[in-house]
Amino acid sequence: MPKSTVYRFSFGPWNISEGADPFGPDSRKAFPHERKFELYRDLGFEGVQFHDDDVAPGVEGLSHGQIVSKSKAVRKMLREHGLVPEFVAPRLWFDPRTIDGGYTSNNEKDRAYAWHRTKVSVDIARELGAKAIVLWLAREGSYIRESKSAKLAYERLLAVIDKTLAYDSKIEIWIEPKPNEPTDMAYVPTAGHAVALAYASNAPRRVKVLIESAHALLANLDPSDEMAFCLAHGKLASVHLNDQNGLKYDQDKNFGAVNLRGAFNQVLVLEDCGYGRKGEFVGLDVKAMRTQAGVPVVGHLKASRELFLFLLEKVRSYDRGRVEKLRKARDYEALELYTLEHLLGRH
Ligand code: XUL
Ligand code: MN
Repeated sequence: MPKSTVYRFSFGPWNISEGADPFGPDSRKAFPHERKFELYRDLGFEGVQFHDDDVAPGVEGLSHGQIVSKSKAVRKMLREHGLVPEFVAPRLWFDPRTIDGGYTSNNEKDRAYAWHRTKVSVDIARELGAKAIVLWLAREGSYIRESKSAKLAYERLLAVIDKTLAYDSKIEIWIEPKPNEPTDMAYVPTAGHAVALAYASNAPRRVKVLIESAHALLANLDPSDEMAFCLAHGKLASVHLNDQNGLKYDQDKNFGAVNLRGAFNQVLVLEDCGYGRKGEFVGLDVKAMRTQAGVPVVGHLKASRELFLFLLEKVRSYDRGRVEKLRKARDYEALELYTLEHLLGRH
């Protein structure tokens, strides 16, 4: 019997936030960015996810040399805290030049800017010792269908993936699909789109996927199936576990907070497919409620990690003999009842 997976958890500094939403300003005092890293280990987290400007604030105005030295300092700080950098994501949605997307903008200067930011992210990842950049394609989409050629947009996305693979011979690109928000309709809305881009690229083995539960739910898909699809292709590089109440704005609720059974199925697929055995992290992209007082707020991270571990116990004590028998008999009514009773602690 192989030894069981010891899961490693990660999150990004943006997950300790001040409570602002599109309708109101911060509701909590800011907790200094640099001090967030002191909290990770005590919370049970080891991996840190970064945006490029989390590592090098004001990255816009910095020279290459300044970016490298800032990255080196962060690498040292991580080592001192016993932390591992998981990935670096170019923040391609804040700057005016990304107002209509970067890679897929109709404007050549915007596209050049997005490519510059991508190279900077690869440089930072290299200096930090992170093996991947994450492309959450925030504004690569449209507000009206007529504004862009979708075919050209997909060609441009593939071209930039190939350029990135050529820019650094080791870097991996992990695509984080999302179907909408902030755009009305986003390109690369699902795992299937991301995996297709991976296979079409010049180095398919270095292009993988990060599945976020809420993003899959926004596409009206089952997150555990999206994960399974990537796993079947050897392409699940990371996950952003969280939850989502219906087809609304991206809520980033605590893992399992809306649909416990859905969360159970995500842990089940990860555990059964050996996710985490090659060092992959269980990322938690969860947002503290605006109403939560105190600085820093971390209860949501703690709760989501604990829920994962609790569901892992449920997965490991799920009676597979019984499941197999019920599958064979095609008695899915009984299988459903067993699963629900197991989750409720009756077995
Ligand atoms: C946006 C989202 C981001 C990415 C990283 O919906 O999930 O936090 O995970 O840029
Ligand atoms: Mn995410």
